[in-house]
Amino acid sequence: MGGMMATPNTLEEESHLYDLGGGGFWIDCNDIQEEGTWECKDGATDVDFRNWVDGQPEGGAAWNCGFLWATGWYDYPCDASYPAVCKKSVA
Ligand SMILES: [Ca+2]
Repeated sequence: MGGMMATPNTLEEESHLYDLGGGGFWIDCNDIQEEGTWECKDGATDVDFRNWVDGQPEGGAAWNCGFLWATGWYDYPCDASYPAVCKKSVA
């Protein structure tokens, strides 16, 4: 079992994850360590892909977690209650 919280690496993967999620969900991105510097992980791997919606992220120091909704990413308060999508290797 197990699995890692997923962050899309491409628009195609993002679309696929969004379809699986059936609505908005957390991605493994945050700027908790340094406000404005977003670190995104896909499992243990750093993700350089970003797909912020125009005007996002907008929440400043209070909103530090990445959320995927429809066509892009938003920042939201990390203590908000939303699902996440996890993926695991089948190898
Ligand atoms: Ca922030």
